[in-house]
Amino acid sequence: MVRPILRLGADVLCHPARPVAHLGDELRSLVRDMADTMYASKGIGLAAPQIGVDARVFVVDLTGPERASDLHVFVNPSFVSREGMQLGEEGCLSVPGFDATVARAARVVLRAQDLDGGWHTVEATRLLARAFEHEMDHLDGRLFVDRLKPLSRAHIVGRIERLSRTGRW
Ligand code: QAP
Ligand code: CO
Repeated sequence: MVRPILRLGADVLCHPARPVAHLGDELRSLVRDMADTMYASKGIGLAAPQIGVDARVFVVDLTGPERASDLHVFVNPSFVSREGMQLGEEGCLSVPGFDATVARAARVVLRAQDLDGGWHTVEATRLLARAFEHEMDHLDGRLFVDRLKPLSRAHIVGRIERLSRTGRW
């Protein structure tokens, strides 16, 4: 089921999400909805708080909505290590229509559970490292605009405030 995506300004997007305690049918159904919602909105990553669910879960599929052939699910993730720095363009389904250059770690190692509760360690560079950092930020209550220089952030947030005053956000 495709669910509405919350946008910058929504409360759940700026609070750390809770660890998932029970891995069961409810979590499977949530993850299915997250994947449906991500593909329908033409995204490559989505975190549970973006659909209003307070849980430490995110999905990523770098093949995109057309192929939709490489879905990965991360439950209760944490970074084992982060190193180096890369600059790249970044957007977010919760900040649609805006993107900016964001500094991220060049290489990260992430540890997370799968839907069956098993633990996995994944190493990532380039776009996948960027996606992991972006989605982990969602679970910690941060958006990519919070990683920008204050003036760049203010520019984007100002335009969004203007849109929301006229009901276009
Ligand atoms: C996070 O972002 C990400 O502005 C996922 O109008 C970003 O899927 C991971 C999107 C960069 C790695 C690199 C954004 C769709 C999608 C928009 C997204 C828009 C339509 C963003
Ligand atoms: Co995002």
